[in-house]
Amino acid sequence: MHLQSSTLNGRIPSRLFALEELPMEFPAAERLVYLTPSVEVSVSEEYINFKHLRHYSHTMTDESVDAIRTPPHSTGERIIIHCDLDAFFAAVEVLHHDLDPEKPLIIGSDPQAGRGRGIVSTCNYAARKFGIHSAMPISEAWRRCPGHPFGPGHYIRGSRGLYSRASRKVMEILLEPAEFFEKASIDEAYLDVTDHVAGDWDAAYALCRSLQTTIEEEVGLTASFGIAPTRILAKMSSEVNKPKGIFRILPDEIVDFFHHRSLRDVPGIGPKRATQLAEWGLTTVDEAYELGELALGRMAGERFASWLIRVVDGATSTEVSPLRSRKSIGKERTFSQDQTDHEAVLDVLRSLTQRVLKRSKDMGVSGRLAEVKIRYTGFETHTHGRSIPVAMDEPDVFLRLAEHLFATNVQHNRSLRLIGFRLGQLDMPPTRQAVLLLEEE
Ligand code: DCP
Ligand code: MG
Repeated sequence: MHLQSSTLNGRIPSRLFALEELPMEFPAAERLVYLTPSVEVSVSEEYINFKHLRHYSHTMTDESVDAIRTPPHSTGERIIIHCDLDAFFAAVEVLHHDLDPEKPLIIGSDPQAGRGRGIVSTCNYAARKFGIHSAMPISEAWRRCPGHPFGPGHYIRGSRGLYSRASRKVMEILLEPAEFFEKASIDEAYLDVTDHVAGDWDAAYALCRSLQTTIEEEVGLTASFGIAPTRILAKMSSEVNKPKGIFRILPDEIVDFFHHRSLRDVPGIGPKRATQLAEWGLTTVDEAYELGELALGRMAGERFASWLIRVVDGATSTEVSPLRSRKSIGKERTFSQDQTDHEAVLDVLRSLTQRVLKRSKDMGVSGRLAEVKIRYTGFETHTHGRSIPVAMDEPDVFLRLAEHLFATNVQHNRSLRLIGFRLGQLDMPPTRQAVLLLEEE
């Protein structure tokens, strides 16, 4: 193992470890620097402080340290864009099978002529006119709009591969102007474009128009955009003029935006909470806001009150980072027959761990938490985890952790149904965020 102290930037570690001698447990206050040819990670009080800012650089050059010292989101107003594709799965199917977009199309499980037990994934806007929506029982959708030969409904089971490919094409277009980019689901993304448009809200609007056109021309799908000073406001905006809409909330328009707006429209307020609020006579956001934090808190709880007030004040998160949407990378295997040979299971665990670490390396992500999942015959499931003090992407480190976790926790004489490995507490340098895109669904 090649250790080089010239990369320490003047920080003198109290100990140096090579990979082979990396201890299982680190003393809490240990200062150390750990170097491999490809990864240089320094752990010091200073570094751990940086980590709390969720910024991290593989090579801590002076430049990157400076970048870390000035977190991009700490000062000034941001311009956040939320993009959400319209009737995504349905639109892809229309494109792929060259269907008539005016005919109702429902994507979901097999309706079995109304006897199917699954649910609707999504449907096109023609089908929405029948009152059909995502997550509705497929039997109910059939009742509202039966399929051939009983009615005009066209039912498709859907193919994930098709959606992933379309999604990737769209994300590549969206990524381009974003300083910070986050794919939030298969059909939505957040972009922080503040610097790209030099803080100009009109330029942000024009940018959305141009992205919308590019997506339509190059992929054949329509998208809706929201532009606002926070994530949640951007997400709400993208809903306003759907489909193929753009809506913008300027910082001084937030209060107006919430005037008469239903509490149910705020992401994070579910049907249960909304019903509860309605029982107190609160149906719109402005009604709740006007109560003030104290009075609202007495009714609905302090945490909720403080959050809702911050939403309207435009004081909630502006952070756009792929790590918000992806919390871990994991792989698991269910055995076709329950396994009694624990050595054989350990081999599978090693291979899963290696695949997870290869994946994390491809994505430019490192992790701090190793977790092994063990499911015994009969479905009893345990997860055993351990964190290391600094995010890494070294397979050897995690192989050792995985083996250790398995060996010390597996219950002997029991047969196993599933084994899995998960890399958690992910971290990545901001400059590598784009790489996440290349990762498939
Ligand atoms: N999806 C799903 N099951 C759900 C919700 C959604 O399988 N309960 C899938 C199908 C959708 C895709 O995710 O096409 C995106 O979800 P959206 O909520 O964005 O819904 P759509 O894109 O279909 O419609 P909209 O135009 O309202 O965004
Ligand atoms: Mg959508």
